[in-house]
Amino acid sequence: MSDDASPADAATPDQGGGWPLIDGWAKATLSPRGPKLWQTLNHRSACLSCAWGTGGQHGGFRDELGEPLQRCLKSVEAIMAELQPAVSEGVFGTRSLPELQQLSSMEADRLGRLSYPLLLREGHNHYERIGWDDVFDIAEAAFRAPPERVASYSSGRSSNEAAYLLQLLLRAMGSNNLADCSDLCHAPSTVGLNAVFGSGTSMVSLESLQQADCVVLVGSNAPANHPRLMNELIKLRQRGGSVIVINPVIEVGLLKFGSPAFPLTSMLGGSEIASLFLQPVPGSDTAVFLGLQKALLEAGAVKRDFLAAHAEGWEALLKQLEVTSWEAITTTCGISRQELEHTANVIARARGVVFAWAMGITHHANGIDNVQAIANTALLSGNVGRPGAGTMPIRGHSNVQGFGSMGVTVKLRQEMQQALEQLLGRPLSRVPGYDTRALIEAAGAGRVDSLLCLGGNLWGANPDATEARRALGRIDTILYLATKPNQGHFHGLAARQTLVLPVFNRFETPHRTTTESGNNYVRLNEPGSTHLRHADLISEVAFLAELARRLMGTDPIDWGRLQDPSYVRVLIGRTVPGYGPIARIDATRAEFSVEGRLFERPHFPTPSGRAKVALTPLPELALPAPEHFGGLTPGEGGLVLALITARSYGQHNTVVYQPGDSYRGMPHRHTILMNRADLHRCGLAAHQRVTVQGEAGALEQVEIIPGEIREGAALMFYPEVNVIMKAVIDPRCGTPAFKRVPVLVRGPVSVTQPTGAAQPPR
Ligand SMILES: Nc1nc2c(c(=O)[nH]1)N[C@H]1C(S)=C(S)[C@@H](COP(=O)(O)OP(=O)(O)OC[C@H]3O[C@@H](n4cnc5c(=O)[nH]c(N)nc54)[C@H](O)[C@@H]3O)O[C@H]1N2
Ligand SMILES: Nc1nc2c(c(=O)[nH]1)N[C@H]1C(S)=C(S)[C@@H](COP(=O)(O)OP(=O)(O)OC[C@H]3O[C@@H](n4cnc5c(=O)[nH]c(N)nc54)[C@H](O)[C@@H]3O)O[C@H]1N2
Ligand code: SF4
Ligand SMILES: [Mo]
Repeated sequence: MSDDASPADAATPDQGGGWPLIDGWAKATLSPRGPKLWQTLNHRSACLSCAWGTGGQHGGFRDELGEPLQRCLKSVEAIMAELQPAVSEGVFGTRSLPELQQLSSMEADRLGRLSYPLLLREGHNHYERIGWDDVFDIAEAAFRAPPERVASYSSGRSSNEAAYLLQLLLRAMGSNNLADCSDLCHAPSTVGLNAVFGSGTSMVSLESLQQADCVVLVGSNAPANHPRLMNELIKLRQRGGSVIVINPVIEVGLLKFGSPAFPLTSMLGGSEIASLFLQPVPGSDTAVFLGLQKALLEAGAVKRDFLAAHAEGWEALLKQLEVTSWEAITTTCGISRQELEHTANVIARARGVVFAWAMGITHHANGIDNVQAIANTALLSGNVGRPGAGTMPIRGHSNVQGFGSMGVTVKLRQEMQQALEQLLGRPLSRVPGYDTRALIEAAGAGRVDSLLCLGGNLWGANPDATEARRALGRIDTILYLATKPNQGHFHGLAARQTLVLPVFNRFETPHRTTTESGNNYVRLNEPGSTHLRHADLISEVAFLAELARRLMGTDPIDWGRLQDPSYVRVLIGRTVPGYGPIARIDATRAEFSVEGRLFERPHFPTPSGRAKVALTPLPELALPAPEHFGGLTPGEGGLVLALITARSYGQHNTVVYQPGDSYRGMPHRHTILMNRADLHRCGLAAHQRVTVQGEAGALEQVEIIPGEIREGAALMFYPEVNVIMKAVIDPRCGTPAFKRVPVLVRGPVSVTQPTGAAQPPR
């Protein structure tokens, strides 16, 4: 437990949030785009950025309980990027493909907004402007390919209506190839929770979270990625509750955070967040939770009566805990028995515990085990099925959960499958669809002809950028629907034709849409307009409905009618479980919680109504020897580390807004965060430039930044680092282990130390 944790470097701030937030708001407000920014903030539509889901019903600043001041600077960042002027006419005419490929993520984004359709033909060096009729001719011809050879990829920023149409189009054509960014993100949570509780999303509403007196926050950098969650943690601490943080990196904003929502009590001095901070070995969270469970068992704190009434399979888990030694647990996770017992005691004493997690849990080869180990701990301590307690995956993209609800998934729930079969009047294909990794593999093997990407950056989000480029290059036609250019449009090119098609973003779409937050709350987004003059944009719903009409006409439904988003909502209400009220939302304007997701009683949608405890084996976490990467040369020092690939403060996924991350003391993106003891052990020095060698490639001249990261671990920024890593995946959900990438860090010895490889402690 690091009560004395200090920030990474003297120059780093000693808290998250605080003054830089006010400064950021002021700069944005005073910029030429300031007035339009404020108009957008006050527009009734959900925030574009994360799935916490601020905005909507009560004006742009309130959460679903109507509380004010619930917009963060990340939201401003996202809006400001959308308010950029159009990419100037000359850019695509004059800049050749090799020039466009030189652009960094930030430079690509800063080209501006896409405002007309673009086509890149095989053998050509420039994107050229085309008209929508030509676009539809190309798209129609491409999607007439055999159903198993067409696919889609999507990123959860579009609306529920677009998501629903996307899956209906593919499924009606006979394809289940609906890859989605959630395959790279929270798929382990969906699959893991479904198996235990019969429902794959958060069971905690905002209201319920506000009744908890303990939050266990695992593998989440919420100060950067879900800033408004910090308000809830501050309030919880203010009412005497505790926050247990589990993270190999001591993120400064998880120690202390200054929130503008509390100008007097928190803003400048900062509020204490973590009451306890556990710093485990990356990838060892299952061991941490087995340790907490064992401690609960030994303290007599397991709620046996609760388990007997509301769960099954728990007896086998108690046996596993008895036979698993403390030594095995503590050597795997690197946390002492005493710390685990102390933490378990805090959990046992709390009245209501919410377990919340993000990518530090899911991005592992055993991501599903991690999720289920958390769910089991919640069950053993009686913290499910009542207000103020439960499991809460913190979702990523602003509507990624809505995409899952709408059926954009390769694991369609039976209930929805039957409803769709009834709607279409025929059975859906039983051929399993490609998830994101399977899609790349299939494309690489020449089994995909046509791909439609509804948002995102498929090239940039995948591991092994070279492999991703080669694989996409074997697809005949790729359509990218996007608001802004990104590196994927220049590197993820199809064999014959690549189209980049400009769409309205959420606050511009000329018709009403809906989205779903990570806490199952359905938001209504009112129609808007774009600031782009003479732009030739399309709504995603209009695009998908027209493509479907051209391909299928009125077979088996009247696709032309789906141009009307209200009619799409009627079909959603009819076929998506828990979404009944959406059919009337045009009249009622009433936002709602998806039915059947929030459990305020311990009765679950499993066949028996009980939760099903799943056994979670201790992970095996050996790292390869340096020789696996070719070893060290004479005069070099180095060591093999478990690399966490994560987001910096100033980026949204593959899109970088700011070059550095002051909170971690990383001044630019070509840096690696390392523990001082590791540096000392292998003779490398702070700020030295080193080679970071992964299984798919190496990055040279990377600057070492010493910081508060666990020994044996390192951290670098995605997406740049994706060129060096291969994907080990969790075979049950296809999610890559982005948070435990084996790498060899090597460079000339610069501190008087014996040369050669050092072994980091586990
Ligand atoms: N501003 C901003 N907001 C975003 C995004 C963004 O890019 N920018 N992206 C959105 C999306 S799609 C997502 S998925 C979320 C991502 O939100 P996060 O999951 O918070 O993002 P990551 O940067 O991946 O960081 C994960 C955290 O997990 C920790 N971690 C790494 N390995 C382990 C481990 O083995 N165990 C534990 N316990 N912790 C570990 C890291 O140190 C880090 O603090 O944010 C969403 N919101
Ligand atoms: N190494 C490593 N790799 C990772 C991760 C990691 O932590 N480490 N994280 C993974 C995770 S959690 C995720 S979710 C993925 C993210 O992967 P993606 O979701 O594929 O990538 P994004 O960068 O979010 O996509 C951004 C693009 O979406 C487009 N866009 C924005 N708004 C809209 C809209 O309203 N409509 C349309 N059509 N397009 C829009 C813009 O063109 C923008 O450039 O990356 C994964 N990859
Ligand atoms: S916490 Fe997330 S949803 Fe809320 S304003 Fe910030 S980025 Fe938007
Ligand atoms: Mo994500």
